[in-house]
Amino acid sequence: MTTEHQAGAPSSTGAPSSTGAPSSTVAAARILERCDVLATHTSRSDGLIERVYLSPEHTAVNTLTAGWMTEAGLDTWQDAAGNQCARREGVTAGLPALLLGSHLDTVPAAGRYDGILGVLVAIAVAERIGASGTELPFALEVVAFGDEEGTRFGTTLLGSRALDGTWQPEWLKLRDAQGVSLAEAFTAFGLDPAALDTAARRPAELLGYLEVHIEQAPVLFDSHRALGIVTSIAGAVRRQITIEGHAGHAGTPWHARRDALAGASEAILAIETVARSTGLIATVGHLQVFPDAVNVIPGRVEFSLDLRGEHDAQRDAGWARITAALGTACERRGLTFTTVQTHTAAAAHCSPRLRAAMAAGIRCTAQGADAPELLSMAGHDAMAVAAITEIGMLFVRCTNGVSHHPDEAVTEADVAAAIDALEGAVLALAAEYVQHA
Ligand code: HGY
Ligand code: MN
Ligand code: MN
Repeated sequence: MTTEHQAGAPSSTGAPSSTGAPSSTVAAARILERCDVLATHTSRSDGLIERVYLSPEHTAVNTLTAGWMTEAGLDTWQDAAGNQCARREGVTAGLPALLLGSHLDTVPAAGRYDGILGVLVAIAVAERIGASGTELPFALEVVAFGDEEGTRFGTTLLGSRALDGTWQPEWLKLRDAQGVSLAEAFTAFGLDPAALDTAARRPAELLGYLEVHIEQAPVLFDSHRALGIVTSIAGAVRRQITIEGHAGHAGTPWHARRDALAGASEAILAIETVARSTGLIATVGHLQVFPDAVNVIPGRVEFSLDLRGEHDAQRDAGWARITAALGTACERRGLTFTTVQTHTAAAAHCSPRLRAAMAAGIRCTAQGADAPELLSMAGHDAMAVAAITEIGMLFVRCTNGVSHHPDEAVTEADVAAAIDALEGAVLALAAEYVQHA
């Protein structure tokens, strides 16, 4: 299959493209090296990766990323929320910007490409377009968000929600596992919580947001394709569920027991049954037992629920059925339950215009016109940025679809294809912009 390359279009063959920039294969190799460097900035001493918002590790990777952004010929700044930002002006100064980016924070025991790959591909594309001497009809910005995962404070997308202007002041009272408030963490990081609103961007400043991200599922891997176009990102809601029984002696006879852990176990399986039957994805990722002793009946269990669905109404209807299932499981056992919502993010739909641009970008790669379209059950910063501008996402195959795990892996060839595709998407948008100017 031959792939038409427009003049200035990226080349993924490994030879230097007509633009004079290093080939995307060379750029891909450098990105993988940079992923390895960023992976060394972890708070853990067991060799695993964990890098949370407003931490010393966050400072370190912002500094490194700012250096690479500068090398790429971009002007850099850190915004009031700790996001690392960069910009190159278009044909004239002050034009609205096309925003590229992803995030630099991680989950505990993470892989080294979730978020990070998208930031580094964006920098590489900005560098290649600059090196080609192409003057875009818009500014080009790159943003490395500081908190997509929510690992430290429990509610996610803090960096991108500062940028989209939907930051909630009460979030500053959130506390991490050490009892440090978000406001205190801001101050320790060198930021002023009172200045947070200056991170917010106005819709008129942006033309759109494009994010490259590993797929974090096996669809591309199983179908032997490198790249895919995201149609929409599932809406998520997170809740903290507490089941109360009565702690007691492990020798207590059956009729007298009110075992919160037995009730939670039945409830969690009921959650899975409801989610499977309603097209949702439910995850209980965290559970604590009290008093947590081998010879004491658990009196209280606290566990997290992460519930996702392609449509918010579908997800919320599923939650109503889960609530009923929790009640049934508890009633039979003389238990009670309470739930607190800790996070919610509406489903976000990628715009036809930016999906078409991503398809044009994929046509610049060996994959050509074969661009599968995928729903993302994983959440992304694009969900937040969708509040103020159109979003588009490009998925990159990851080995066996594994993510949020040290085995997370990508290939250099797929990263090169992602660079070519994102560059092609930006150039396609530039051509469209000029045509309709
Ligand atoms: O949870 C997610 O889907 C994302 O990785 N934060
Ligand atoms: Mn993630
Ligand atoms: Mn991510």
